[in-house]
Amino acid sequence: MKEEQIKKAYADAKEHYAALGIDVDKAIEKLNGIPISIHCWQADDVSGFENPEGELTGGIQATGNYPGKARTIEELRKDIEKVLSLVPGKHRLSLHAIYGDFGGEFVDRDQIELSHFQSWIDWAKKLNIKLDFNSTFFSHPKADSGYTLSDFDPEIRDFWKEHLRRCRRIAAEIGRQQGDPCIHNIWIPDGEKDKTVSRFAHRQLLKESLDEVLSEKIDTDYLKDTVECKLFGIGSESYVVGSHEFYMGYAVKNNMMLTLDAGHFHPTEVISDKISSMLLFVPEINLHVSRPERWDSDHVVILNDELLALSQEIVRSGNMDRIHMGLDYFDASINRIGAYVVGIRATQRALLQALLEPTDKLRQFELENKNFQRMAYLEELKAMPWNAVYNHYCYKQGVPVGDIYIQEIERYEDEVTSKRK
Ligand code: RNT
Ligand code: ZN
Repeated sequence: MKEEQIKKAYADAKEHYAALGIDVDKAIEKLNGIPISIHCWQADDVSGFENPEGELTGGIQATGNYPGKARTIEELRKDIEKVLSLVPGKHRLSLHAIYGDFGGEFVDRDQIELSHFQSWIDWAKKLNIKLDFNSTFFSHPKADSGYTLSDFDPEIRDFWKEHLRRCRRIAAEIGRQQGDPCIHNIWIPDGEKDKTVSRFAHRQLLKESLDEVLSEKIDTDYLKDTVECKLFGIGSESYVVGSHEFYMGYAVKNNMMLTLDAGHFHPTEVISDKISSMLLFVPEINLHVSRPERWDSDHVVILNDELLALSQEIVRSGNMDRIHMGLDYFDASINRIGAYVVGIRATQRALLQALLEPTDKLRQFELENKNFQRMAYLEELKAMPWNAVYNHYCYKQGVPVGDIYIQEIERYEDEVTSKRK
């Protein structure tokens, strides 16, 4: 797009929105202040650097074998830097514990320490981005029974408790060094394929394990723990210990953050409608923005109805500072840099549409029982020139406007990722 075109479309859009009482510049300022926590694991199909050749277990799957995945920490960082150069805004990077800088040594989960993540902290500082963290309870022989923190075997539980303990301390130190709390996401794969009898017993063990490790109090200026629920996984179709009720109860009881992953509910159930409930009972919400296609398939996030509804609920809640946006998908069947950029841009474009909504006007219709007017305005808003505002934002931030990023990714593929054999 030509500079003149971008500016003209923007000026027109500005006028359109002003007629509705919306200040587009304010909306952009708000959008620019929303960091998206970019998941490190799309770059390499959730392989990590502990045992990159190992199998991905825990009931999640990255299907496809598109060439060019990141094989080393250097390649992964390079890919993330490329991604960051193609999207506007200041974002975060969400690391999994298996992405430590282990220098080619095998370091088991109950042995990881800060030193394995110091190079990430330094790298992030150079890029002026913040880090989030995830303990890794899958892709490990000690998770082969299907259980970790809720295993009947106390030795298995101890192993994973030690992992969790260390992850919390590492994340806290990341938070301290970056001067901003590190969000530490706790997701465990525990569950079973078939009709499980001892549901209560495993859940009781999970509660005990979490209680024990989380009883170590760490300053929330450094660390914010969050727990992620799930409905089922591959091989845990019948029973998942950390279900929605389990973690909703746990988070409410302990006044802590809850993670809602878009793919972790029944196929037609959506997380957008959970925001306004959970905000009343937990201090903060972490989102795993993902796209389920008939199951928790972790497809690349695109601009669809649910992403828009989610963004609207976030903005309308008036509590954006209590909601953290993280991405969680892993598609190994397409260009992985492209997967990142499409997902980040889609999330921002959904947020922008929500930020450009004349919400007060719509609420007024509700008060006056003018539901036709509400519906009609919501329809009209869909066709408003919000994308001209997004394009101008990209232009101002010096990142590719419109489809130009596609060529950039093709070039990076020619020059870099296609050479990874
Ligand atoms: C799994 C959860 C979890 C993982 C990542 C890799 O179903 O969504 O968040 O995707 O931790
Ligand atoms: Zn998730």
